[in-house]
Amino acid sequence: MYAQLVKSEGKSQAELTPEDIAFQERIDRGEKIEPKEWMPEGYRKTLIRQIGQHAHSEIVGQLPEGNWITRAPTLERKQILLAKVQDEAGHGLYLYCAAETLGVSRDQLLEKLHSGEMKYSSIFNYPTLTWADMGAVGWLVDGAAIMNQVPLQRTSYGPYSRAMIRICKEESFHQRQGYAIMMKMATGTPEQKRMAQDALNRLWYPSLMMFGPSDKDSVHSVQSMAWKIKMNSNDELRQKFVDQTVPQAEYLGLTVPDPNLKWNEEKGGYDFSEPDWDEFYQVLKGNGPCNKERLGARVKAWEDGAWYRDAMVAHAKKKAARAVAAE
Ligand code: FAQ
Repeated sequence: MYAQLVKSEGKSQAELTPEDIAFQERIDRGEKIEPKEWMPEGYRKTLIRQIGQHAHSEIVGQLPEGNWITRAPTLERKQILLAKVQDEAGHGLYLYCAAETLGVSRDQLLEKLHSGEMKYSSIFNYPTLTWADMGAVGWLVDGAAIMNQVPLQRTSYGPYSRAMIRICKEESFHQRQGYAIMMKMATGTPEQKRMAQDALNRLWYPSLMMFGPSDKDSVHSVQSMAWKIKMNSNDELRQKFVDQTVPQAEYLGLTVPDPNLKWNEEKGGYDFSEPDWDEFYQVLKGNGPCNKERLGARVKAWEDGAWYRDAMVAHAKKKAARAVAAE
């Protein structure tokens, strides 16, 4: 514990304050940390980075699916997809609110997203080419998101943990709606089954990348796990995701695009190929297939909404002035 505290706060062991030590003891006892309470600066910054990145992912994550709302094959599918995309907007808002309790405004976070200073999940830089991709996104992307987010319900920061409880309830519905689309496609015409397989082929490895780099290359995992900002390592969750998803693919009669996929009796899980990490880092650097398009769409939405934000501020000022005049 002390070694980790020394590293995170850039202090020698002798320099650790009683607050630093008492804080870590609270975390170790499983207590929740609440907004107004003392916290190390590194803890606050790590939370802002992770919650902010998570919020941005929910908002940017609307784009690949929003793209299909007008092209959904039936009215029922359109309603379901519309509701799902709206849910993602709500998740983004809960998370921006959680981040605001740490002393950063939503506008500041958005500015960092728009300037490229803050990241969002790599997965949303891949295109959604056919209707089957709506199935694969729900099944795989929301499936991976839940695998990561269910443990985060127990994260040490109160507002983040409470936001995750609400988000997870909705995400499990999202995963099921995606799987329902996959079932329809995989048991449909040969062309539909081919589309379902193609969606799995394209989205499998990008979904594995959602869990972050392998543990040996993860910069933040050790510290974040000591602070219970993260509950599991990237590789642990990736393994759980593969173990859960492979039988689901088999049930659909689809093939996971990995020739090395094999059940390993000894470890009680599948052996599988790592994603192409060079591709992952290229996507993080802004060179994925859709980075420019996604960020461009968000910046345009922000700029197009300026008149509305200005009008709301002008209206609030007028109302406040009227209230003062009436006193
Ligand atoms: N994409 O040291 P680590 C969703 C960065 S929600 C982009 O391992 P950490 C819902 C990382 O930031 C999906 N960047 O980092 C939905 C760091 O860079 P930095 C989002 C990534 O934070 C579904 C560097 O690499 N979920 O999908 C990625 O300990 C459908 C080193 O990595 C969350 O955000 C990546 N995949 O672990 C919406 C969950 N992976 O910041 C619409 C909360 C890593 O130093 C439709 N977040 N990086 O410049 C987490 O659990 C963690 O932040 C990880 C990364 C696990 C994502």
